[in-house]
Amino acid sequence: MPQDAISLEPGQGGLPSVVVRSQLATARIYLHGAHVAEYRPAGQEPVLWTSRASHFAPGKPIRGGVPLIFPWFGPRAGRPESPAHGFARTRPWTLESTGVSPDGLATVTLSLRDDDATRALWPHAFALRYTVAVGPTLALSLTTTNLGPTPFTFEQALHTYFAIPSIHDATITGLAGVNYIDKVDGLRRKRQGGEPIRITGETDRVYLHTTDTCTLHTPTRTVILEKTGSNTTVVWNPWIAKAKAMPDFGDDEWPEMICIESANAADDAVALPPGASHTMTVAIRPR
Ligand code: TA6
Repeated sequence: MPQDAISLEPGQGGLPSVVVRSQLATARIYLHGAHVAEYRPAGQEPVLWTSRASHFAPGKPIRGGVPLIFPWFGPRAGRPESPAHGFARTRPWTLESTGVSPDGLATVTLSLRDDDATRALWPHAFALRYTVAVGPTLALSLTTTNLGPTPFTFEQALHTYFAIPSIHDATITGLAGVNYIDKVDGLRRKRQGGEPIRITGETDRVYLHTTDTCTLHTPTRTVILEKTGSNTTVVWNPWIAKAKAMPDFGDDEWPEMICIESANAADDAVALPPGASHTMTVAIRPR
């Protein structure tokens, strides 16, 4: 595949983006938040969902694709003024490199370092390095390094929004028997039964201590999520009322998406000693 299969192009809102167009797949990654917004394997429908109402502007998260969550998940405990899901998804990332392997796999590597703005929110020196490999599988790898003199604890997620024909005939397997925090039932801790997960209302579950591979089943496609370095999986659909309450989410869009997020959150937050690194990966394999 020629190198020009990877190009820098303005995307929505004029935001700079890296576009991959190969015989294997197409993808678009915004430097804003290192946000993978589009991924479509050759001959298939788009794998990722993005809201038609999404912002594409500095300082605002993109609604859909794969938001990169760091260094806290959800609202920040005790700090309601802090941005939900941390600051990494709204910072401008640096494009480190792009490359194409002989078998046509395109890779894009981006990085983020602490600066005055991040340290004002979270007083730690860190480096994030994020590699996106685009082919028949979308392979994401996020490495966090503690550059400071003291340990820090962080949460993270690759908060993936999947495009589906309908929430009413989608199921998720791979989480049977796993304990979860139910965020739509007073944060009660529950245990997932053995049957495939069906979404029949607002669903917001943080599955803990699970390294398992998950599979999204729809009538038109199966998507396998195989992860490493991640002990949490989050499943989310806003349903009707929550969709209406989000200005960057169309009122009628909730049936066409489901989030299955590879993460380290809540009890699974990661403690990182000075100088140490931690890597989380997820391979998203549509079949
Ligand atoms: O991962 C699920 C969740 O934590 C939900 O609680 C919901 O808030 C969702 O993330 C989206 O969060 P955002 O800040 O992107 O609107």
